[in-house]
Amino acid sequence: MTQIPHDHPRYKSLITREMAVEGVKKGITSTQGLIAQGRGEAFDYLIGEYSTESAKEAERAATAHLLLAKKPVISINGNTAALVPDEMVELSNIIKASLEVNLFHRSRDRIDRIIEHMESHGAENVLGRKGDSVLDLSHDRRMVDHEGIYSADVVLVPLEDGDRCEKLSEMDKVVIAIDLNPLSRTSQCADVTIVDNITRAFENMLQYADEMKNLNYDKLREIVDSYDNNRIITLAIDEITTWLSKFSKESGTKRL
Ligand code: PTJ
Repeated sequence: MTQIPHDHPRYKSLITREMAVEGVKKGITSTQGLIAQGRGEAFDYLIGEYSTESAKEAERAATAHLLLAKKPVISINGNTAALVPDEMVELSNIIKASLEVNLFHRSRDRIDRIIEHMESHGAENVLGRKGDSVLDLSHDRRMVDHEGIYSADVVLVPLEDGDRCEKLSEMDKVVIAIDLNPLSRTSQCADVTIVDNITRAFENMLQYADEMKNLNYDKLREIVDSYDNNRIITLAIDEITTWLSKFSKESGTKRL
């Protein structure tokens, strides 16, 4: 891993990039995953590289959904395994969710490596090897475990590519997406759209889960019922516009 000095102004972003590269070297992250990470970085730059109000509101509602769920599942791909393995394990323990590996660039070898990697971070019973049920999709993300994503009521899908999100919604599941691009198909079709970097999103959701884990059903229901995802997506886009226009007015005087 390239040594990034702690005082580098873009330390966090550069370390995250290094983690994705390490993921590729370990055979966890796909090479395409690096392109996805680059796309995410570009959107994060436009957002201002912080958790906006809309992101925090979505993260709070997502946590409430996960705490209310009877069968929540966190879907893992090559990028999330490289970037937030500890956080996924910790969140799954608090909300009592299953972890399931579900890959776009699926191979038996990558599934095994990701499961072993997650186990080395403390995960137990990671699903995804069976692939004994299918979603109505033409690519490999269709293969899911019956006891996991297929029968889940709430699914957290970080860094998606759109059509699985649509299929899960059609199956009446609550879909929570984490995607820095508010315009993506995933963002547009999810029930809760978190426009934030997964590194910050998991950090925030862990904090919310800790604060909210003892709330009763009615309180959690109130949070979920008062949440409006269309408003949040609109707000997320407005926040980017506001940030950009502020930046353009100060052009030449400020650099991230
Ligand atoms: O591991 P696999 O085989 O399942 O493949 C995973 C990738 C991510 C390669 C695959 O799902 C893919 O190609 O995804 P897309 O279509 O590139 O979409 C990824 C989305 O995630 C894009 O909209 C990016 O902006 C967004 N994104 C990238 N990095 C981050 C991110 N969102 C949040 N946090 C990030 N760090």
